[in-house]
Amino acid sequence: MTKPLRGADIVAQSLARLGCGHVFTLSGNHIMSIFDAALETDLNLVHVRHEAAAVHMADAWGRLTGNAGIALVTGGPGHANAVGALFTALGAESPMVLLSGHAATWELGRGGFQEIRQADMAAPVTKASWTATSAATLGHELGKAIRIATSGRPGPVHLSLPSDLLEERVESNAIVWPDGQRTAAPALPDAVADAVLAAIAGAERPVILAGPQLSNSSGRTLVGRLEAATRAPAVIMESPRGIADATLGAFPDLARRFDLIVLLGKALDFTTRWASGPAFDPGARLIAIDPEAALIERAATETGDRLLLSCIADIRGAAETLIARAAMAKARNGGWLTEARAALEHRPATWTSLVAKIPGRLHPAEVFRALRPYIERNPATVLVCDGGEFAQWGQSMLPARRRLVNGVAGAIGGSLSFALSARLLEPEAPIFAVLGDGTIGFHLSEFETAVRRRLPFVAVLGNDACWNAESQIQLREYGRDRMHGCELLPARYDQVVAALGGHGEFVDDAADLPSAIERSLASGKPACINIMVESTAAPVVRQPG
Ligand SMILES: Cc1ncc(C[n+]2csc(CCOP(=O)(O)OP(=O)(O)O)c2C)c(N)n1
Repeated sequence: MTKPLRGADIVAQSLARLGCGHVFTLSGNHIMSIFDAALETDLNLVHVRHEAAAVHMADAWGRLTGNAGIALVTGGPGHANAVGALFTALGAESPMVLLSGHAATWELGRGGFQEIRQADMAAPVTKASWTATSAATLGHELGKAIRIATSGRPGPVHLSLPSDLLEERVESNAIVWPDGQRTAAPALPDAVADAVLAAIAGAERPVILAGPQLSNSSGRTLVGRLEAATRAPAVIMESPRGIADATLGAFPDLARRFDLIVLLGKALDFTTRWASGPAFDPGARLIAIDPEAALIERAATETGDRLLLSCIADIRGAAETLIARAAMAKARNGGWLTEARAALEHRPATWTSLVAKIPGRLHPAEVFRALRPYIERNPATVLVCDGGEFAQWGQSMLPARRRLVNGVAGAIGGSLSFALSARLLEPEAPIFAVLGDGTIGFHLSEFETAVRRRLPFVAVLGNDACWNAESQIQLREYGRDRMHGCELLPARYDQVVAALGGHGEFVDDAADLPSAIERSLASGKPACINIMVESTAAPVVRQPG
């Protein structure tokens, strides 16, 4: 006879069965039974310093692998700390599951310890959010959470685990284990694919806009193949800056000229300016292919009879079908694609010589010109870019294929956690996290996690002693004499990192930057290069003429 298992053992063993080897966690009363149960499994518990960091790490894991990242936090305040970070995962269409400890079922409604309506709290920032009600089905529910997170448009899912269910013992024959199945969204029918290809062939200036779920390296490869097959420029839009994302070069110059916009899993939202004027030609036709009926409906409402056709379909599968069918169709003339690519890859010539005007400060372009060779020399390099003005320069000047950005949610603060998670997946290649000095304060203590877990990466910190993105808004909207309240100290974050056991560098002269990068990489430690930079607005790319 096998021994009855605790609910916590069922959770830990289900995670192992489902191939979720790493769990990003912060301990707490409600979940210590799962820590205990993990001893009987190979689960790797990565204990972090703030619950939001655990969610960011699970988010990065989900984005990089396509498999669900797992965060495990305690109930009440632990859960509340975690919830904000789910918004970033939702915007990035990242498959991940937040497991939160929870007050015991018998305490509910009676003022239980750290009792709060956790599922309600997480609902707006997840695809699904609920509280388990039986110990025997905990594994099954975990499997369901992972299935939802990875199916259709990927995204975060929350499951609360009441502490009494985790302690309850269940006879082995009563346990409902997860089945590990994924639910596939419908395939794009061949006839629809042919109609899409015919519309692309008949358009003069078509574009394919792909959503964040295709932004990892396999997605980028797929989008590149789709572009080559259709000879229509195919662009991944994953930034909160939308069409103004300088990573997309002179995209705004092109946008006004598109006559056909194929939305491939790209939500018609603020980032696409709803495909309306003046950013886009208000006469441009659209096609919407999306796993979600609600987004197809939104496209129809927003664009009316400009919507030529729409289809609910799995995005990766749809791209493969379009590629396969394109091989049988008449090829477009490549002239438009060449012109569009030139615009997307355009960067102003002045960027090669921009230098700071203030002594003891660098222009962001000087920083990224120095960093670029280190990104280029290893194609496996992972580049993480946070929000804020400085990081936008990095995003647009550094040609990394493996890239994690803050995403459509537009939240700052995730980059250090993303870098740690990337290092767990990528043992060898350099990992750079680009961020501003305001942002580094959010999760600076994760350097301790990185040192403790031996997860080296290099934080490239643009320190302008200012929350510059917001300062720039004040300058633009209210005038120079009304800029206030966004100042910071030019603090020595490099020394903080060194004190936490990492490697610190301080740079206030461009000539010193290459050697600081070399020393940081050679240190084998989590490193922070604290670079004094000028407060510079994010780059804007326009084509000459
Ligand atoms: C969670 C969250 N809080 C606040 C903001 C608003 N915000 C966006 S950028 C920014 C300033 C970032 O400053 P810093 O990290 O120093 O980068 P810089 O713009 O100076 O390069 C702020 C406060 C946000 N996007 N997300």
